[in-house]
Amino acid sequence: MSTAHQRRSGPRRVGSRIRTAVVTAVVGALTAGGLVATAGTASAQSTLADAAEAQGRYFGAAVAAGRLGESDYTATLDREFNSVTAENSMKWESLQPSRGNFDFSTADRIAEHARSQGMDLRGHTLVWHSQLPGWVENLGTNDLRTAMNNHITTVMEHYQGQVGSWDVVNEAFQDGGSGARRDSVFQRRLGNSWIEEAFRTARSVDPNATLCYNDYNTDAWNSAKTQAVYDMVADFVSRGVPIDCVGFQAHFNSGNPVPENYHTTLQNFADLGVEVQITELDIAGSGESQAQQYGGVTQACLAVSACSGITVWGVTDKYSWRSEDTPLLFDGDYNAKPAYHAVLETLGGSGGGGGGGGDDGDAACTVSYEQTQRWGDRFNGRVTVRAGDAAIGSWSTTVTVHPPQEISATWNGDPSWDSSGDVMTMRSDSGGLPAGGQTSFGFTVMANGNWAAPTLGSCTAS
Ligand code: G2I
Repeated sequence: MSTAHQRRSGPRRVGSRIRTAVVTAVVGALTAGGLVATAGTASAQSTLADAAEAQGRYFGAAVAAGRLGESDYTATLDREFNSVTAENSMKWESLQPSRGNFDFSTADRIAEHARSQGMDLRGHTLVWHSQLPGWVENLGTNDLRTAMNNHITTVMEHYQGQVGSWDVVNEAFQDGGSGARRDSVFQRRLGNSWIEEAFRTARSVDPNATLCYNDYNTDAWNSAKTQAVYDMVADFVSRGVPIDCVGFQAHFNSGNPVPENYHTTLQNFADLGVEVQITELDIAGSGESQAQQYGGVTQACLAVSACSGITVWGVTDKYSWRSEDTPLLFDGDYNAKPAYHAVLETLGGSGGGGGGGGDDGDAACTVSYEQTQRWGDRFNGRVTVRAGDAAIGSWSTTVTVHPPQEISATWNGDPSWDSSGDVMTMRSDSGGLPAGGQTSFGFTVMANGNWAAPTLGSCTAS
């Protein structure tokens, strides 16, 4: 582990365990197509937070203060995550909308929620060209320098002892092949030295905070932007500019998929002696392909000892900044998606997903899978559905097969398929179950050469 990494001694609940993290070999044994659901294993962790913590990592979510009053939102957040980032409320325009007038009220609601739940708090973000109030754009050089340092100082002092990691500077490099600095008001007025000045100020205010540079499209090792950020961090480290961490936003979609060499990128930065964090993860898509990419990102973090944790950029698809891409781990009804299970299982957990949202009250059920028969070209699977301590009126769960597998027959349930054809949702076709009762449904999978067991979603009861 790096020198910088060991030197940090912040107050973080999870962070203190990161430094003794041991990456278990079992992670390397998981192949993208071979994630197997083993619901209800007694010893495994069944939430993202617990499973990540067992790996010496945190697992966080971006949070919008306005959603904290929604019970399903808060229940999912509190159950699954042990770190919180304010999605918008700690940005400059929110905290200092006019010069010298700080308003911490909204951000404090998020901080207070995190504190009440014993969660880490990530600070996002001190200096960024976007969501910057208009008054900053109009300042001259000296005034801007004073305003930047004053903003960093006032905000960090306010959250001293609460925020473990700060995104001190966000998105200071251009997109595309130039590798140049972004043309921001900070760059124009203060020149190249503004980034290191921000870090030096931050260190002087809170010597215990982990100070991060945070950016997007820095995932592929060979891209010009990745190289430019790497060169800056290498330069900072060699000159003793106080930087502790690099944040990889990790916003992925079909045009910007998880690169093959993602792990190499994280490792190369870690080798500079900084912590790496995946700070804003979301991946457009659905079903098995989204799940595989989420599993791959999780695996990459686990394979790099200085990768201290992962934050997903929201709790539920319905409130994502790009909800049409359904990029998160929970759908709009707070049901755990295949991507959730891929992350949980890659972290060494199983089961999980809670009981879904909606008006389920105490209704709950669990599912487990077994293969019952196998032939030269196909196998039969059986899923057993069990009710919890209360009777349930109906149940549903998902079965995700791994391409080129195909489900050719089903029995004892009411199936429907997603557009990819890989995710089958099976619903009860003959009513519910008494408390503690069980039933099962079955299906035939044409293997087409792939004998991996299907991945089970969580069981939803009503
Ligand atoms: O764009 C995605 C993220 C890229 N990295 C930095 C992050 O800070 C950024 O987050 C997004 C938020 O998720 C959005 O919620 O930043 C956007 C602004 O650049 C946020 O969008 C803003 C809308 O633009 C505003 O109109 C809206 O009032 O969200 C505000 C609050 O809902």
